[in-house]
Formats: sequence, structure tokens, C-alpha cells
Amino acid sequence: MENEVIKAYIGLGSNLGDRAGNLLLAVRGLMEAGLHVSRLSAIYETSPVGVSDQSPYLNMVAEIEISTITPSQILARMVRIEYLLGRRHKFLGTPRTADLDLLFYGDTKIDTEFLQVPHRNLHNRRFVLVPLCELSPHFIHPVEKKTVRDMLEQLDDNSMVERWDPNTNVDIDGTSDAPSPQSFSKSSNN
Ligand code: PH2
Ligand code: MG
Ligand code: MG
Repeated sequence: MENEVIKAYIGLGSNLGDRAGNLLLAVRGLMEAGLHVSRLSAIYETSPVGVSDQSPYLNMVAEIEISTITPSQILARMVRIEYLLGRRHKFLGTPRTADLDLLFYGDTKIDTEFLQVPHRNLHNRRFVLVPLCELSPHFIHPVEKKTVRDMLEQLDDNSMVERWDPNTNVDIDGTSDAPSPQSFSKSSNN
């Protein structure tokens, strides 16, 4: 079909620096790269999966409506955004300012050295499935042949995934990831 709109989903994660700020800059980067961001999930705080001794991530999912852009063009734009946000090397398991992963591109299946779509681990990861289910519980995984909601209900991963609220993330000393009203008033008194 011509002019068909394809829904793609991008998972975003950050566990280094101003985590929420990084996620929002990455979303802005997607929009500036000409991708039509149609919906965003909430931001979730999640315990790191598959890596040890790392601080918690913030994760979210963006829905993109695509008419002409190919998966490899999306990948190139995502890599550029990661780079602009300070990601310099892609060693597995290192903390990252921004990690963008193409989760789904409609019901397309791709398996090359550079790109696997659907993302090969998404059906095992609570930090992906929870925000994805918020956006599209009935979306069907083209390989697993299950809806996002079914995958979430059948999941083994019990790691922490909680809605992130900036106002409950202020540490005892008044600092948080994002500037809080307290920290603004504090610095203006200095
Ligand atoms: N990303 C990883 C490894 N582990 N854990 C959480 N909670 N969130 C992530 O985004 C994440 C992870 C590698 O990309
Ligand atoms: Mg990732
Ligand atoms: Mg990645």
C-alpha cells in the first residue's frame, strides 16, 4: 500500500548525568531529525538489567509515525543523537547518557549485523514492556506473535519499574537529577 503510515517504537534510556534531561533532549533530537513523534510514554525509574554495579535508569518509549523513512535511516539518526548527547563508545554494559533502541518498525522483521528489529531482548525486559504497554497494549510482536500486554503478563523479569516523579526524587541535600524549585531558590540566596 502506498502512503501507509507505519508505527515504529523507540526505547530511550539514561543512567548517567541529568537522566530526565537527557531523555527529553533525545526526544527533541528525534523531532529535529524529521521523525514524527506521535506519543510518549511516562518516564519510569528502573533497576539496571544485565549489568552489575550501575545506578538506576530512567526509561521511556516514543511512538513514531513513519511514511517514508527506512529502519536504517532511523538507526543513523538515533546514533547521531546518542553521539550529540555525549555517548562516545558503545561498549556493552557501560553507563550511558542516552541509549536509543529501535524496538518495532511496524511488523517488519530485520536481522542484520547492524540492526535487529524487533529488538532482540524487548520481550524479556520489563523496563521496555511497561512503557510500551502504556502506549500500545494490543501491538503484536511480529516474531513472538503475542501482544505487548500478553508478553508483559507472561514476563519472568521482576525488576523494579516505577513511574518516575521528579518531585519525589529530591535527595536529602536538596539535589535531584533535574533542577527543582528548591535548588533554584537555594542558589538565588547564595
Ligand atoms: N539498558 C541496557 C542494559 N540494562 N537496564 C535498564 N533498567 N534500562 C535500560 O535501558 C538498560 C538496562 C543496555 O542498553
Ligand atoms: Mg539498550
Ligand atoms: Mg542501544
